[in-house]
Amino acid sequence: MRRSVRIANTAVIALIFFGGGAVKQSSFAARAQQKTASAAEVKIDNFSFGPAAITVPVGTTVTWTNRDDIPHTVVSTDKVFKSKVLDTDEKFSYTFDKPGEYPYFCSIHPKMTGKVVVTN
Ligand SMILES: [Cu+2]
Repeated sequence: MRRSVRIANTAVIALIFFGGGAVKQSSFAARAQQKTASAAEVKIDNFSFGPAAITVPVGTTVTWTNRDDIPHTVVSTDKVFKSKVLDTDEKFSYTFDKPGEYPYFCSIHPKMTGKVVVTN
């Protein structure tokens, strides 16, 4: 009686262990996939873009988030992309499909500038 209970417990423990392993493996695969279609974040706060310059591989989606309590925009100097006016906590995303340098600024506060460098 006692022995069969112990065997059952072992089976349950093994099930949890292997089950957990499978979950871990699938979330690893998801993470690897995210790396292929990569993403980068720029925060807007205190009248500045942070980081002001980022370098990302082609295909990266950059998301700007306005963490300031003042509206800002994200406008490409070369008219490649342009956000609407972003209120606090609003986001703007753009996917960079071509290598190059993409300077940008805030059209409300033109002294706010940043740059995305996209590499092959
Ligand atoms: Cu601004």
